[in-house]
Amino acid sequence: MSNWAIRSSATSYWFIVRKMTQVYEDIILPAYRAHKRLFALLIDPDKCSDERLSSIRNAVGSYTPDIILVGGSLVLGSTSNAVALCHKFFPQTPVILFPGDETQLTPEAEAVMLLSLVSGRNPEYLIGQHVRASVKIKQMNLQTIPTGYILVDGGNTTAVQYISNTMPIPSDKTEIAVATALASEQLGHKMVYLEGGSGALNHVPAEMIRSVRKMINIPLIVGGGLKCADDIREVFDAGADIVVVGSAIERNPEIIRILCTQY
Ligand code: 1GP
Repeated sequence: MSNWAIRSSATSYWFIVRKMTQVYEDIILPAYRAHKRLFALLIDPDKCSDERLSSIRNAVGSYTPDIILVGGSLVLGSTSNAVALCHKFFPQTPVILFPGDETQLTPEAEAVMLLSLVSGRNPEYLIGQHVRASVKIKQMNLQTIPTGYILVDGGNTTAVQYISNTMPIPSDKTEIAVATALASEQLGHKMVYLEGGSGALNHVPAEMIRSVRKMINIPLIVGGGLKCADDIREVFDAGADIVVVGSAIERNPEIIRILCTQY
């Protein structure tokens, strides 16, 4: 068989495996139940190129992120191209859309994190976008993972805060975060995401993560402002099940191997 034929049959094989995988039921939930930590790489479609993904692929060596998230608060370019590049360089890794709005939906991804911005009081991000997206999601045959999205003040104004026009929960108001996360679980969300915002000065405090973890019985994601292996270890030790890193890897792709292997 030629090299091309080997490559294309491997690509088709992983395409079928990805399409048959129920990302929440087959990957996230079993890991949560087994207390296995998952690392998620966040890709901003507007900063995604063949060169960038290739440098991340080279930096990561034999390691593969457990999940790739694709999306952002404001995306001007093509989410579809970004997902295709993620599949090209990380064929075994499921891609979950992490959309700031319904224009970022694309059928090439394996699933979509259906975010409800429960820390805010903007109906657009509690139900408006969801109504606009629902038929599209069904037509695209995308798996949905309903997720309670909780924005926590990270010490600076982040894109998600500005674009969503919502106020984050103050970082010292742990009890508000806990009650919000619990409400989210009671509403039927399958995961809770504690978000400091991309490029946050400070990540979500360990104390808040610990308290939320104790209160809910669904997977807990933490992201925003995680800059080094110590940050990642701290949030995992506090109870995060999935940790998301974007900016630190955008700044320095070489850091991904340390981030991925040192927790
Ligand atoms: C943002 O939580 C993610 O939605 C990742 O944030 O870019 O700061 O890693 P960073």
